[in-house]
Formats: sequence, structure tokens, C-alpha cells
Amino acid sequence: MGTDSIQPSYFQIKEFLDEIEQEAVAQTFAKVIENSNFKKPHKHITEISAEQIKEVHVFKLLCEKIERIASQKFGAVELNFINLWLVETKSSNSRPNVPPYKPHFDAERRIKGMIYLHDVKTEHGPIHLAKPINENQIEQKRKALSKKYSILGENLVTLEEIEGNFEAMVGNAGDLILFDTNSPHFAGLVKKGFVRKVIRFDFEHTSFISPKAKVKRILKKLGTGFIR
Ligand SMILES: O=C(O)CCC(=O)C(=O)O
Ligand SMILES: [Fe+2]
Repeated sequence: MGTDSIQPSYFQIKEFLDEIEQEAVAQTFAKVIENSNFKKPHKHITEISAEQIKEVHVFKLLCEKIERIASQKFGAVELNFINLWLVETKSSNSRPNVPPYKPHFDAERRIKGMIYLHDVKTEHGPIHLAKPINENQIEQKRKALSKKYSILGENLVTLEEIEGNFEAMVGNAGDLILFDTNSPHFAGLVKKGFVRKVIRFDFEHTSFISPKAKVKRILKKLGTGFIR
């Protein structure tokens, strides 16, 4: 099946975590962000790689749970876990005129699962999602992105390209937002004095990988095997 035929969508799964799980996640979050073994792509973000997640039992179990539900929701697809981000956004971290705060699709197509660690209202900057008017057009634009797409804004989406309006995914602690990154989306701005705490699991949908990229990967694997 070609990627053009997979229609992007998104879901909000209310009360995905019960109170005990929420507490375990909050405690694990606090421990991980203090641990210097994990990479910090930005000062408010800590990353756990696919390799490292084994060491963090609570997140490993959660990753498996999300993978199962995401695979069902997106049509029994095979998913590969890529990484997990622990994000604590303050108003000073959110900049209105650039992605992810401007409507966009991601350059690399992923399935993402975001869990809210507290109730998220408009002030906390919920993720906003929309359905594109023309689903195939997003995939075609994505495939045609140049190397400078980010500077040129090639992955931005205009309001004319979406059906109706963006939906602010307000919700409660423990809710899970699942989305295909081809769905137009943006992060809401965090109001002054507020903080948004989320964890986001990224997965690769095996059928989103282009045949060229698959070959590259195999060669890379073989290459490192020979070196060793
Ligand atoms: O943090 C958010 O609300 C959305 C960020 C985003 O654009 C993404 O995860 O691809
Ligand atoms: Fe994004």
C-alpha cells in the first residue's frame, strides 16, 4: 500500500491512564529530567531513545500500551518506537511565529502519542489538530520538501487547506492524544504563568518508510556489522 492511500487522522483517548498510573508517570518524569544520562534537545525537553527506554520500566510498559492502541486505531499497522520526549513548556519557551506553534505537518511522517500530565486547558497550550481538505496533497507536499523546507516554510499549512477549524485538544490528566503527523497541527501558546507538561511517544509507521530509505537502512546495518 502506498503512503498516498493512508489517510491521516487523530484521536483523543480520555482517561487512558488511571490515577495510580498518572502518579507513577509523574514520579518517573521528575526522576528522568534530573538524570544526566538523557539527552536534552532543548532546555525544556529530555529525550529517551529507543535503546534507553528499557531502563525506564514505567515508560517502557506505557510505550507498549500506546503501541497496541495506536496500532488498532490506525488500522492494525506495524509501528516502530523511535523516541520519547518529556516536555515542560513555559510561556517563555513558546514562540508564536514558528512551528510547532504555526500550523504545519512534520517532515518525517510519524504516529505520535501525547499524554497530558495535568489538566490541559486553553491557557496551557493544548495541541491543535485538523483534518486536511485534501489528504493526498499533504503527502505529496511532504514528499516534495526541499532540504531548506524549514527556512522556506514548505511544511506550513494554511487555513484554506483544512476542513473547518483547528480543534484545541483540551483535556484532563491521563488523556492520550494520538495523531498522524500528516494531520495539520500546531502547539498552542502557553500563557504567562502557566506550564504545560506532557510526554510524547513517537513511532514510525512501517509503511511510511520509502523504499529508498529502507534500502539505505539495510546498507547502514550491514555496514556497521562489517566494521565490527
Ligand atoms: O507540542 C505540541 O503540541 C505539538 C508539537 C508538534 O508539532 C509535534 O509533536 O509534531
Ligand atoms: Fe509537528
